[in-house]
Amino acid sequence: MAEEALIVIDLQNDFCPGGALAVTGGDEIVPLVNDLIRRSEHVILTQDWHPAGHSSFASSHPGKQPFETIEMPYGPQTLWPDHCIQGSLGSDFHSGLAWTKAELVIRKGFRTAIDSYSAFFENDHTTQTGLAGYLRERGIDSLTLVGLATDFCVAFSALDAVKLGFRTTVRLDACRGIDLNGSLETMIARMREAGVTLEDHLSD
Ligand code: VGL
Ligand code: ZN
Repeated sequence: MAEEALIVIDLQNDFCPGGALAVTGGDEIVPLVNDLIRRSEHVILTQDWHPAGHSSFASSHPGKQPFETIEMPYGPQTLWPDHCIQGSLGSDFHSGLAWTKAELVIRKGFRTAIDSYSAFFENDHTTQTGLAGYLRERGIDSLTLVGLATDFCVAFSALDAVKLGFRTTVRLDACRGIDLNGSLETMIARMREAGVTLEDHLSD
């Protein structure tokens, strides 16, 4: 029962140019992601899905600005502009994304008090999203991750995936990063050290 799945991370309007937390070139990956969706047997999408007033929003912390860091009960937390509010246009998938084939959409970040970068664990590294159990029940043991942002939700998902025993590949050419204080280089190194296979097919 060795099955493979493509996991498309947070390819939502708010992470694309014009969105509330735009990732440079975030929309450029859509054609390549659609190609990978077409060629994948199983497709799973994640959707960043915050209630208004979420604790990861700088606007929820008087005097704080986006991209500052605060201490939460579970550790340091970067503060973000309000983004991906449940049901908003910004929380929708990019309109060009060929999402209909997806077998599962996993939403994360819906608890006001905890952010969730990873598709597997929230930022307390304890609260599970249910994705690992779903994949195991379906006999899926190999994952390819693409989407936004390389250095946050893609990287934390990939690190958790290898820790949980999944064979994990990140297609860097189908990701774009935020790169906050060198986070892109840091997280790429962490993924490589953890045993994530990093592929870049740009030169193909
Ligand atoms: C993300 C910051 C806040 C991501 C989500 O999808 O990488 N980054 N929420
Ligand atoms: Zn978020």
